[in-house]
Amino acid sequence: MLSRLLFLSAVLLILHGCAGRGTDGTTAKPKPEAGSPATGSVTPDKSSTSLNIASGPGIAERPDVQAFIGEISRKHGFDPKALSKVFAGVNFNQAILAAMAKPYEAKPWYSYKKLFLTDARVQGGIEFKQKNAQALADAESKYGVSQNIITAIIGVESSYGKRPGNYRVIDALSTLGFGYPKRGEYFRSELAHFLLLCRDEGMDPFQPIGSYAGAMGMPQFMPSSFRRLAADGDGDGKRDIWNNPADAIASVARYFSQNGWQTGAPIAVSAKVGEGVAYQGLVSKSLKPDRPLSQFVDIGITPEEAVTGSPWAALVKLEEESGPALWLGFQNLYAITRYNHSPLYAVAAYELSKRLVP
Ligand SMILES: [Ca+2]
Repeated sequence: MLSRLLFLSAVLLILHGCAGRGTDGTTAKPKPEAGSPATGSVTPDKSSTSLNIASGPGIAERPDVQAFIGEISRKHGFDPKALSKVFAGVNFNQAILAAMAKPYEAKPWYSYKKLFLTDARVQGGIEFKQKNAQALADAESKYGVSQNIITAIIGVESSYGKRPGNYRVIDALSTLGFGYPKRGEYFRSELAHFLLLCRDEGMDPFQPIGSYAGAMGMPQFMPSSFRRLAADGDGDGKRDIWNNPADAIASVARYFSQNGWQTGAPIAVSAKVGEGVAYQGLVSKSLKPDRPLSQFVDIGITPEEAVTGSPWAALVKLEEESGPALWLGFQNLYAITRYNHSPLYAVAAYELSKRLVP
C-alpha cells in the first residue's frame, strides 16, 4: 500500500512539475461544440456503486500506447518515462467494450423514458434544488440557464451525483482509445485532454472516476469539455465536478451558455397533426430548428400549448407504446443535444425539468 502511495505521489509530481512546459494552447478557449458533446454516455439508475477495475499487467508496453506517449510528450511537454510509468498502472477493461456495444439511446422512447423519468429521480431533483438553491440561483443569474434544466441534466447524468460511474477515467479512455477502433482517435484525444487536466489541476490521474465512456463527475463532462467549460461555482479556486455541487451546477450552466441556450425562450411543445397531413418527410434527426413555427401550423402541425411568436422549430417524432408522438423542438431543445446528441436524451431532460417544481 505504501509503495502504491509513493508511486502515485511520484506520478503527481512528474505530471504537475511539467505544467510550465506545455505547448497546448487550447485551455479556457471555448469552441463551438458541433460533433463534440459534453458527455460520452448517460447513466440510468443502477444498483452497483463499486468501482469496476479490471486486473491486468498495465498497457505501457503496447506499441500503440508507446506511440501515443511519444506523440503527446512532444506536443505537450510531458516526460515520456513518467507517462510510461502511469500507463504501467492502467488497465484494459473488457467490460467497457461490452458496455459500448449497448447504448441506451438505441431503445425506443417509451422504454428509454422509464429509465430516466422515475419518481426517485423527480424527488431527487426537488431535494437537490432545495439543498443547492443559492448555487442554482447564482448560476441562473450569471449564465441565464434555467435552474430546472441545470438540475435535470445533473439528474439524468448522474442521479444528482449519486452515480457518477464505476470506472477509473484513465482505464475507460485508454481501453476505448486503444481497443475501440471505430472511435479510437476521439478517445485518444480525450485521454490526452485528461492527462493535461490532471497536470493543470494537480490531480492524481488514477483518482477521477467516471462512466464507461470516460464522462466525469456529477455533470459527466468529457475531459475536453472540462478543460474548456468547467467552472468554479463556489470560488474556492478549484473546479471539483465530482464532489462539489456548486462547481457542477456552474459548469453545466456555462456549458449551455456557450452552446446556444436562449434565456427564457421555449424548449419544446407536444404537437398534434391534422388528419392526412404527410409529416414524415419533415421529421428532424438533428433537432436543429429548420423552419418557422408558422410554417408547421400552415401545414397542419400545431403546438398543443401556446407559443409566443413564431420561433424556428424542428419536428421530433418519438415512439410511444400507442404509436408515434410528435413534438416541436426549439433552439433550446437543440442546445440540450449539444450536451448529448440523442433526441431521446434531450426530451427526457426537458420532461424531467418540468417535473422539478415542488
Ligand atoms: Ca470550486
